[in-house]
Amino acid sequence: MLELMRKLSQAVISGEVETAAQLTEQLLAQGASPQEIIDNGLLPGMDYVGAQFRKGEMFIPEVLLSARTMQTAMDVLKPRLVTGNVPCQGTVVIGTVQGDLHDIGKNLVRMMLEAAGFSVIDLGIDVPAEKFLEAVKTHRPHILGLSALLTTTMRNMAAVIDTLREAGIRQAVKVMVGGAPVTAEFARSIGADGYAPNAVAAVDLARSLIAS
Ligand code: B1M
Repeated sequence: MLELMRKLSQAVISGEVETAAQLTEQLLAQGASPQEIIDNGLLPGMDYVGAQFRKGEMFIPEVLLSARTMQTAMDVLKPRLVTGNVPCQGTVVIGTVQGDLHDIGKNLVRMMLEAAGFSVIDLGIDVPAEKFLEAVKTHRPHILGLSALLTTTMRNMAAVIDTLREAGIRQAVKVMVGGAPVTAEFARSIGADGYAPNAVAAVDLARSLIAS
């Protein structure tokens, strides 16, 4: 199984979409859990891509292909994650903030929330503060989830919270934030209700925000 995980990481790195989907199926057939496949196959591949990108040894078209490969593998895992038998735990509106096109992490958080029984409305990427406000007014979710992957866009999370405050509905929804550059301290500084470092922690946080 270890060898298949290694091959899956390699498929993500080289952007082999079909191979990654097949390896994911094979791993599932051998009894690996979706979480093990994400943690030991997909994420190590994506981490390597990030490191190479930073060093200037991989470029945007290659990173995009790796992202597509990871997304395809995640699509294979999705039916295994979403059980459908869990009673609804609450509603979450989620999106990647304005100026930011990264959505792999946000999609993973969405999938894990859905698997845990949350009803999730996904606004997608590059979402302006006004669109988040509109969605909160329309769907009245328990939680608003904001994702950002760039140091330049994480400040747009603060803009969303300010927009909710100005509209007088900040107290109507719990705001949780996450994404690689985001920290618990940053979350506190912008007045968010919680921060999660990863998708599993996001589910725990969503549960505790609803219970609070
Ligand atoms: Co970009 N990118 N990228 N990129 N990219 C990063 C983020 C970067 C760290 C790469 C690097 O330099 N090493 C860097 C940011 C530097 C910084 O700001 N400090 C960077 C840059 C600079 C850029 C561009 C500016 C490059 C350019 O154009 N010159 C550009 C910006 C475009 C834009 O957004 N406006 C850009 C573009 C892209 C692509 C489009 C090519 C592609 C995105 C494709 C897509 O998402 N569909 C891409 C990718 C893939 C990456 C890396 C390689 C991988 C990100 C990823 O998907 N990780 C990334 C390097 C890296 O992070 N290693 C990088 C896997 C994912 C599962 O993890 O997203 O962290 P992550 O999500 C985690 C947690 O953070 C958390 O849970 C998730 C699951 O565990 N989480 C939440 C996320 N959201 C959450 C929300 C929550 C709770 C938890 O509550 C609501």
